Amino acid sequence: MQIKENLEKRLNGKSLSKAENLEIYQALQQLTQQMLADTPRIAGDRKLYYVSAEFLVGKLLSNNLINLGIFDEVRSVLAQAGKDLSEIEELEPEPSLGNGGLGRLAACYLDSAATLNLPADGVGLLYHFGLFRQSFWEHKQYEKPDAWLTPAGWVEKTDVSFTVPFPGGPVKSVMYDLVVSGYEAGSNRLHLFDLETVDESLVKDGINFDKKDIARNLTLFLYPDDSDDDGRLLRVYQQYFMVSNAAQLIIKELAGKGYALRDLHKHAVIQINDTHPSMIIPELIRLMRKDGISMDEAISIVSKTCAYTNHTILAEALEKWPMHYLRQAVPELVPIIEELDRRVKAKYPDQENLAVIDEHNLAHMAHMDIHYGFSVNGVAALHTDILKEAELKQFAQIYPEKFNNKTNGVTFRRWLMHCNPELAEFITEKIGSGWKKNANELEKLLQFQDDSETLNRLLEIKSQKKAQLCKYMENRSGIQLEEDSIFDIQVKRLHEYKRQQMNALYIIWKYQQIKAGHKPARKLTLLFGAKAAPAYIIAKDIIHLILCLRDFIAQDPEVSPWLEVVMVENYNVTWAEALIPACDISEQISLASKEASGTGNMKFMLNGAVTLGTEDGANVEIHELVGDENICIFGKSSDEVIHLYEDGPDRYNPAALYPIDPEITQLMDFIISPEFMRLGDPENLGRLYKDMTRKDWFMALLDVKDYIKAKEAMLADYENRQAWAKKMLVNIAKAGFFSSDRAIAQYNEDVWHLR
Ligand code: 26V
Repeated sequence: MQIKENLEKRLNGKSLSKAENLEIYQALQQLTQQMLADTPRIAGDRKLYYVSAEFLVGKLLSNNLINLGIFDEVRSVLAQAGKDLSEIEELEPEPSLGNGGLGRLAACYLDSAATLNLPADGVGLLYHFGLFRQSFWEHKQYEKPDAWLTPAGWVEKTDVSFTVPFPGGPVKSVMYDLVVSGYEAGSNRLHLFDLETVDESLVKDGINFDKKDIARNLTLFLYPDDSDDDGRLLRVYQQYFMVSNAAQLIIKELAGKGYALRDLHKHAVIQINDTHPSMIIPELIRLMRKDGISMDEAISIVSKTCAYTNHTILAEALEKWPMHYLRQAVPELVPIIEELDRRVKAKYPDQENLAVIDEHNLAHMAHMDIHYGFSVNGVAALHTDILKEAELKQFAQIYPEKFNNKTNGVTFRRWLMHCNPELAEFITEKIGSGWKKNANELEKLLQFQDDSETLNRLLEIKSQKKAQLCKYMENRSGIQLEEDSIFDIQVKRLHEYKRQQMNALYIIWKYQQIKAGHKPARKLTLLFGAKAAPAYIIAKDIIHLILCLRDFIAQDPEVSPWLEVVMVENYNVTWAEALIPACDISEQISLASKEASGTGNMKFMLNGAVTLGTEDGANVEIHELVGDENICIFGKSSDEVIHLYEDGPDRYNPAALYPIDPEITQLMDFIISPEFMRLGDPENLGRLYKDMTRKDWFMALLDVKDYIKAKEAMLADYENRQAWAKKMLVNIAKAGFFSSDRAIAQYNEDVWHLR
């Protein structure tokens, strides 16, 4: 049946032109769900289970339409009936199953694995209220539950259920499935486990709930507040619930295929996405022991099944659980973890920093993964080098064969074809459609780098995407952006190491410049999007600073025609899809050595933004690919930064820059100036000022002057429109390496060996 007829049948005969957008959305969703159910399930004798606390999948309608190959047809059928697919899509709630890069990466990887027809399912949790919904009030962040789950959505209940043993009594799970379609390929599944006895009414007063009521709270939120013991214990319960379900599912599927448990490693591979799922190692051993397999053999099998990806080198994000938590939450795993630790200590009696359980009785999840997994990877070349040479050096020495790099990637279906169909069509017009299956073909664009017609079209498309963002922004937030201004965008989780505060210092500098009569050639619009973890005080202070700057500048008639600050509320995948294609300058300004990879940087480049960045994470590889001409690099190198963290006379001390350096003093003093404090909250601004001038742990003051210089140089470059367009073109042409199809092919070749 034709799509139009099929939809109208689902509308009970109502014509598309007469139907409401919501009715059309529902009909389209059902049609798509039906077609997904009909796509062949990717099968194989060796399957990947990607276990992750986060899957930031984004809205699913367009993505599925693209992957089913009917996106263009649906869009034109709707257009003929006077309906706009993007308006219809507005009605779809975005699943709130992730926080940032790690979760979005997991979603891109599922998309690519299915596209490459690899048998690979995701396993995670179904959080009813996700991370949280962010709003701003009086220049501050507030959090509310994000009730994204609707009864008729993409998530389908299955009849699979497991019992998870907890000390307070067993709880039961229910498995929900999301179909993961590949691009013109078969489909895999994302299995999301829920707690049968979950109780949404537990949530009161914002995002607060009884953290002790495990049997009712486990799947309410992603990353519930862990600033107290109960919160941290809850994290352990939650992680165990996830991995016990995952382990039981894997074993059930193995048995379903008729294989013995001792052959697990031949038919399954488990990718542990950061340390949140690490307890799957002792859990699998526990289940094997129950099945009569010896400890030696269980350890050996599990060690051949599990592989670990590290996504961060920040010490505070490397999970270490006090043994007394584990005794309380997962007592049955404790003797196994102790045995794993004993074996390490027996084998390496004289070596430091290898223990699973350290002298403070902390269990190091990453250490367990490295000893008892067969692969350890970082997520960009620099990151893997730092792991091998510094953070995890002691492990790289004893297990050199386990360490490998897998530079991150992003799916071009969502991050180009869906969010920027205008650019995707233009690329196809120039070089054919081969790039959709083989992203390296984007390099063919290089032949047009001096062709002014091509360059002008790129500029036109950028203007079109900026105009679309303006419209979207006005509809959603009532903010009117100036289309002809330069769009400089920093969107990512809020964290000191990502240095949104350094961008804020640039804004102060620019404000002061304009006040001093130095008017720029063109208006600059700085856009931010970021959620701060609810208990992360300095992160919230930085949001406060940005929101106060926004209003302070808007209220100044001398400055506001030249400078504008915008911070979008509740930044999420949907916002990213609107912002990224409209970006001119991509802010990737983390302190060198701290951003494991970044993936936003890749999405921006693919959409023709030019990166302003430090030599950090995947920026290093972007720099290598596009060359000095087509990126703007500034700041201290990772080697210099690592050196500055070492104890000794060279150790970084912000007080040596402030109050001595007059330029820095002028920026910092602005934050606590009476006129600015009148707008903001002295407590927040005072605390941030103190922190930045006394601690500045992520060295914003160290790089800020170089940053300002680099940004100013970029703004000047922007005025040569043809030269800028050439930079855009080279960035797009060189983005092929950052396709998640490439990343997944490498994982499969080096680590998974799926068949
Ligand atoms: C850590 C924590 C610590 C406490 C509160 C909540 C929370 C949530 C998540 C994490 C782990 C964050 C790990 C993460 O997202 N890493 C990012 O992974 C991306 C994909 O590899 C990478 O591009 C980013 O550079 C890296 O920061």
